[in-house]
Amino acid sequence: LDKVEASQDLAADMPFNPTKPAEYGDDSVIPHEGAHETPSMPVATASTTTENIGSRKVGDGLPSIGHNPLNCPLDRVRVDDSGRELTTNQGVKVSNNQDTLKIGLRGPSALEDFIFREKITHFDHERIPERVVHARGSAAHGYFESYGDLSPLTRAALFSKAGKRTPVFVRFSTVVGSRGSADTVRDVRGFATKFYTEEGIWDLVGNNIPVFFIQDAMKFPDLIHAVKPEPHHEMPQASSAHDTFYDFAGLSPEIFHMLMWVESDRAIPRSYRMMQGFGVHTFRLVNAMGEAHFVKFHWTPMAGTHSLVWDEAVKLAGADPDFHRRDLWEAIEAGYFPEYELGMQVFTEQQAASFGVFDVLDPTKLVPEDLVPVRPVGRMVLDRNPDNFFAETEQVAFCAAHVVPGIDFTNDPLLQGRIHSYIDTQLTRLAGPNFHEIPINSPVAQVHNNQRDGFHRQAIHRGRVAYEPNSLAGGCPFQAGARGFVTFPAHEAGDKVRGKPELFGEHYGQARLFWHSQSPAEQRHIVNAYRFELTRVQTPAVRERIVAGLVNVDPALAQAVAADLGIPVPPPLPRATELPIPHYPPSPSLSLLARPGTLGIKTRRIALLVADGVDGAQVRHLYASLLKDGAQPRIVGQKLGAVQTLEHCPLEIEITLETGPSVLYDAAVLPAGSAASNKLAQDPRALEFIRDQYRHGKALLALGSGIELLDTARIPRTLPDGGADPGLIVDGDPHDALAAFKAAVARHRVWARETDPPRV
Ligand code: HDD
Repeated sequence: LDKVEASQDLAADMPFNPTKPAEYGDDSVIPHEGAHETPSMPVATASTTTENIGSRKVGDGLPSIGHNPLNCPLDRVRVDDSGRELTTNQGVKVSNNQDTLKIGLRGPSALEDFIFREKITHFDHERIPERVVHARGSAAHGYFESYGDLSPLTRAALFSKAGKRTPVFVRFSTVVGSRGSADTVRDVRGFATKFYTEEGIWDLVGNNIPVFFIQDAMKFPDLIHAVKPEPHHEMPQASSAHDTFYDFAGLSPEIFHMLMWVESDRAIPRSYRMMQGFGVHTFRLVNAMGEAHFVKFHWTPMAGTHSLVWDEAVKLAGADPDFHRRDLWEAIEAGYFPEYELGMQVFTEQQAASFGVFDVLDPTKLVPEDLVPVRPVGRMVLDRNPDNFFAETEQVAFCAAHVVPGIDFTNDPLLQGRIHSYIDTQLTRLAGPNFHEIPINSPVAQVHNNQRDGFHRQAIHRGRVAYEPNSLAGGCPFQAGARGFVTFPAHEAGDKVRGKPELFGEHYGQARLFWHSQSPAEQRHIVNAYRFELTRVQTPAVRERIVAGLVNVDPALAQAVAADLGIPVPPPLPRATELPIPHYPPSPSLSLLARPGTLGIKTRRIALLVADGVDGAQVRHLYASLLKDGAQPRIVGQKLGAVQTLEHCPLEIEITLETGPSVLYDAAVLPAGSAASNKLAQDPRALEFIRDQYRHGKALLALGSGIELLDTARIPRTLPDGGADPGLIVDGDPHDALAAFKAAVARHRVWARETDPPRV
C-alpha cells in the first residue's frame, strides 16, 4: 500500500507515468524502428495475395502497373501519411494521441480538450446509411477503349474513334444483403460502370442478368421489401429463400423469366471477372443528325462465364465471405486485369415492332441474339484497385439518369422510374445535393451552372450572378444548344392512364426459351435451386403458386420441382393474357457454357496437399510450372511451419487445411510420397478436402502414393455413366499428367460427375 501511495504521489507531480516510459516518454512521439515501415512497391506476381501486401499505391501515391493518366483528377485528393506528423483536422500538430487532457493524472477530463473532442466527434459520425439495395459491393478503376468510330450511330464522344480511351470506375455488387454480407449468396450481381467522358458522366447501371423482376418502377419498393430480410425479425440475411419473396413472386407472374435466371448458376458467379453485364433496358443511340436506333448493352468477360456450385457457394460464405472482393482485388494486384468486351444489339424502331411477340420496352424480356446479333464495340480493362474503400467504392453514386449526348432513354417504365430514384437516394445516403463534388463522382468535363450552396459545397463560384438569363455576366454560363444534350424528339400521344400494353402480359415465352437453352447440368442446378429456395419457404400455398407458375414455363420443370418438394403438380397459374405463349428457338448464347473464355488457368487457385514425407522436388516443380502459367498455387498442410520432404529439404506450408478449405481452390494436387499420403489419409480434414474437390466437379491430379489417397477418400475413378473422368488425372507420367491437369483446370468443372444426391 505504501508503495502504491508513493507512486501516486510521484505521479501527481510528474507529467508522465514513470513506470511506463515506453508508452509515455519521448519514445512515443518517434515511430518505433520496424513499426514504421516504408511501404514497398510490390512486384506483381501471380502469387501476390492480399494478406502479404499493401496496395502498390500506398507510399508514394503513384500507381505503377495499370497507371491510367486519365484518372489523375483523383490525385489531387490522394493523401499519403508516410513520414508525416499527426495533426488535427485543422492541421495543428498533435503532441499526444494517447491520453485525454485531465485535471491531475487521476482526475476528470477537461471539456477544453478540443483534440479529443474533434477525434471522437468525427468517429461518432463516421458511418453513413448503406445503399437501400446493392449495399455490398467492390469496385475498380480502369478504362474503356473504343474499337472504332460509331458516329453513324451515336454522337457519344467515347465512341468517336478507334483506340480512344475513357476512364471508368466499376462497382460490382449483390442486391439483397447488407454491406457486410457474404459475397457468394444466390443473388443478382450489380455491374455499374461510370464513364468519365469528356462530355460528362455516363453511368451504365446494369446487372449480370439481362432482364429484371418487374416491369414497372411502381413495384420496385414492394419487390425489395419482399426480398429483403422480413421486417419483424430481420431474417434471413442476403437470401431470397423465404416466404415474403416467393409470396410476392407467385403473385407477380411477370417475374418468372427473371426467376429462371436467378435460380440458375448466373446467380452464383465464380468471380466478378467471370460474369456478363447487361444494361437491361432498351436505350437509344442518337447520332449528330438526330437519327435514333434502339440499343441493348452487353458486357462479356474475356475470362469466360463461370459459376460456383451451390454447395460450394454455401461453404464459401463461411470460409471467405469476401471471396469475390478478394478475387477481384488480387487479380488486379497481380496484374491480371479483368477485361470485358462491350457489345451492342442495335435495331430500329420498325424492327422492334416486327418482333411481334414481345415488347422491347418490357424489361422482363431480352432480344434474342439470333434476332439481333451482339456487335462488339470496345473493351474495358480494370487495372487499378481503389486507394480507399469508403472514399471511392462506398461514396460512388451511380445514376441511371446520367447519360451523355448520343445516348438517350426509351419509355421502358422501369427505366423511367429509375431516372428519378438514383439521385433521390443519394440525397439521404450522401447527405445532400452536392454529392457530385465528391471526387469519385465528379466528372472530368467541366461543370458550369447556377446551382449554388447546399451542405458541403466545394466549388467557389465567383461573381454576383447565379441566374440565367443574365446580362451582368455576359449571359454566362450560356446554353449550349445543339452542342449540348438534346432529348430525342420521340413522338408521344395517348390518354393519361395507369396500365400496361397487352404484350407485357405474356410472361412465359422467354422463361421457356431460357430453360430450353440450358445444358442438362444447368437445368439440374435450376431444379435444385428451386428445391432449396422453396424448401425454406414455410407456407405450402406460397410454394405451390411458384410451381403452378413453372407449369406454364415447362411441365417437366414443374414436375421435377414438385417431386423434390413432395407435392403433386398443381394446375397452371392463370395467365394474364389470352395471347399464346410464343415459341422461341433455343439460344445457345444463354448458356454459361457458351463462353469458356481465354484465360486458361491464369488466376486459378490450386492447392497442393502436403505432409511430412512428401516428394518435395515434385511439389516444387509443379508449383513453379503452375505459377509460370499464371495460376495461384498454394502449399496446403496440416499446420503452419515446414514439412520434411523425401529429399530432407524442408518445405514451408503456406496455409492450413483449417484456414484454406477446399472451396477456396479451383483444383487440387495430391503429390507423391507415401509417408505424406498416409499421414493425410489419417486426417479427416484432408479427406473432406479431397471429397469436396470431387463433389464440386474440380480437377484433381494424383501422383504416386497420392493416388491411394484418392481411394481412401472413396473417390470414384469413373463417371456415373461408366466413362472416364476428364478431371481426374492419375496418369503415371508426371509430365503428361501435369499437361492434362492444366487442361482440366482450364475447362473449369466436370459436370458429368454430378448425381443427386452426390456420390461423394
Ligand atoms: Fe437499381 C442501385 C441496377 C432497377 C433504384 N441499381 C443499383 C445498383 C445497381 C442497380 C447495379 C448499384 C449501383 C452501385 O454500385 O452503387 N437497378 C439496377 C438494374 C435495374 C434496377 C439493372 C433494372 C433494370 N433500381 C431499379 C429500380 C429502382 C432502382 C426500378 C427504383 C425505381 N437502385 C435503385 C436505388 C439504388 C440502386 C435505390 C440503391 C443505391 C443507389 O441506387 O445508389 O436508387
